[in-house]
Amino acid sequence: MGVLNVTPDSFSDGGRWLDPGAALAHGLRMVAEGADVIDVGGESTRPGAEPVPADEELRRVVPVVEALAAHVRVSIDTRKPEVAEAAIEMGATLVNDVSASLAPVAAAAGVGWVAMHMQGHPRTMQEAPAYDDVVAEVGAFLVERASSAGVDEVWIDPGIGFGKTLEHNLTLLRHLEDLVATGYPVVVGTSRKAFLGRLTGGAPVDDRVEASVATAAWAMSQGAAMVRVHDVRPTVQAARLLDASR
Ligand code: HH2
Repeated sequence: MGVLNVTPDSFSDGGRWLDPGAALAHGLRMVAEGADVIDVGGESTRPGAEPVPADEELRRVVPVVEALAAHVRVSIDTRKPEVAEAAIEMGATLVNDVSASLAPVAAAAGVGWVAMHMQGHPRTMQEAPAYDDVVAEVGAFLVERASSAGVDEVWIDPGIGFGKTLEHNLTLLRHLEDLVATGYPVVVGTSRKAFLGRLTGGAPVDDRVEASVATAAWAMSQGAAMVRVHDVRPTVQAARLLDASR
């Protein structure tokens, strides 16, 4: 899954794809590099981000979804039902839902749904994340949401970086097999995230490609069915190598 943020403020690619023509070109580039799905988002959910009004989010994503849907499977990364519905009308067939609350929209439209775990809300989620047992709690939450969704195609995602410390992120990655064992296909998004900067001794956001590919490869080797990435070409190469070595 290639990330396409049509936002001014996303933490890694904010402002780069705000123009619909530039967004389409970047989406098509990721398709040429091997992405199976392009995830279009119009609201940053990075730690500290402020919510975006629905009309602005719609203005950003609708033309891009429409243009891309003729070429590739498009997912819509949103927390708002009206944005998901408009994107589905324009051809999106997957709702990527960091709030894990949009199952009714996906069910009514007969499209797929990614349920992601988040503790708290983007504005404050990194202030004091706390769990007794992060793997058990995230797993139980996702299975509860997935099993009551009424959606045929449900994916689950532990939400790396969403209300999680470095240690929580690593524990979830270490125990990814527990999520895979639920039987739901697992999505993992580590791409360019802050914990990779910390683990690499302070690499800035545009210097986290190797760390992103390493963690994506780890996730795939543990059974993740999809990885959400900014750097499609090296991730596809890693995926091909994993397939060959299996
Ligand atoms: N991470 C981000 C956004 N959406 N969706 C899923 N399913 N899993 C993730 O881990 C995930 C996600 C955050 O990354 P990004 O879109 O690059 O940044 P921003 O939220 O600043 O736009």
